Amino acid sequence: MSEIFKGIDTIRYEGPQSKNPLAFKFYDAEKLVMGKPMKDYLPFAMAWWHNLGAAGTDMFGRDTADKSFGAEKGTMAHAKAKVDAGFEFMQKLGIEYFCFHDVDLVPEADDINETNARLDEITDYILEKMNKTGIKCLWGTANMFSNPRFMNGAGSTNSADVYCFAAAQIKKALELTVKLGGKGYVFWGGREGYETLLNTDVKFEQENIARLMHMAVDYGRKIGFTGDFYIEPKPKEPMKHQYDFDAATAIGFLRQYGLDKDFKMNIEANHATLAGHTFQHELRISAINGMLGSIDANQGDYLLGWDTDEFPFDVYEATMCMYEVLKAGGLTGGFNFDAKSRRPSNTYEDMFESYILGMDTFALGLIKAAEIIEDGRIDGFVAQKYSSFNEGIGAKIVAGEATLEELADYAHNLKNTTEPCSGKQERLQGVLNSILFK
Ligand code: XLS
Ligand code: CA
Ligand code: CA
Repeated sequence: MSEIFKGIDTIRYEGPQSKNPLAFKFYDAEKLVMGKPMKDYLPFAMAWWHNLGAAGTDMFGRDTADKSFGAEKGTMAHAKAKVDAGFEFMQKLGIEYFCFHDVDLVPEADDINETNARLDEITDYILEKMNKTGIKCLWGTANMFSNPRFMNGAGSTNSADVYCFAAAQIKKALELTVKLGGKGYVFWGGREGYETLLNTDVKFEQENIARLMHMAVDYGRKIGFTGDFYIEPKPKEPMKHQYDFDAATAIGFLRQYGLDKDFKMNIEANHATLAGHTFQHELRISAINGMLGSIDANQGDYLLGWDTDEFPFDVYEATMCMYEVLKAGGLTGGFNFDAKSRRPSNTYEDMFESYILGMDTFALGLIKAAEIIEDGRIDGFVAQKYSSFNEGIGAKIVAGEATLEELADYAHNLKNTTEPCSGKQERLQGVLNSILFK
């Protein structure tokens, strides 16, 4: 196997002063942050579909990048060339994980049995590479949104036959995830939603999705999958209404159908903002419910209403993300760059520079989040803000020992209302800036 990314060496840390575009400025894998090497906080993953598949085609134009990697597209030779390219790429960047959909790995055949045979062959090859390099699988998933048969949904389809196709794909993708030692298995419900209630039975569709997820959990556990199942919330696109709108909705769904012990959230930054939330909000809601599992690290464009899957470079967002992750005690999953270089960034060099940007952004976020925690002013303010619940009547309320009558009596004895406590938002924003830009 010959080198694919010729002229691009292993990417090294050179520090913030470096002008070398092919070097890390902030990601220094072994550098200690709060007592642990950076790479332990940041299990980065390569998204097979974007990095090795997406070549720039959009609604108005065809590919701008060459992702043939020297083989004819649509062949098994090309599937193998993608494996070679992917492993060389991850090794050169020091990325330890990858994520995949079934159909990212091989060209889908007309017959599902043939597709599965191809998947067996390619995963044997991937496994060889994993053993040689130590690179691991973060999560796997089944693409149940591209094939036309899923136009009315997969778990939410009206057709029992299509539902069985979805089951067959999940079964195979779970087997592959177990074969590759994946830590997680993702459900992203791209077609699980609707355009109009004129033709949709929402209750039935949601119940059927839950049934499929239960079957997946049962089968996964039976074949030795010990990792987490994830729901990846997204409010819209491709559907107008998607059932996994945001973390709160998905968590409610999981609890309603008794799936909450086996599932966590895979939070994607771009999906959070499409739902009208911040990335940090989605992480916090997941974390306080014990369901922060993994992250799809990308960013959207606030001026556009769709899923642009850009490489993250917003340091504020990355900092607040890492603040949530540190406060939650880390992730059981990792940081999957579900991101693509912009269409005019069409060279091999751009593929590397995109990942360098993403990894550096999160490294900087980690460094700054640790500084916020060590600084203590923000956490200290929040603790102080609620301190009236630490003693007296407040402590009684928190302990669940108060009655409504008792609280009313207490209020009647107060001479006047107490002074409202300032939220100090601007002060805290200033603190954040002073830490970010010191
Ligand atoms: C699409 C999603 C998808 C999931 C995996 O918007 O981000 O790529 O991550 O199916
Ligand atoms: Ca995603
Ligand atoms: Ca996305």
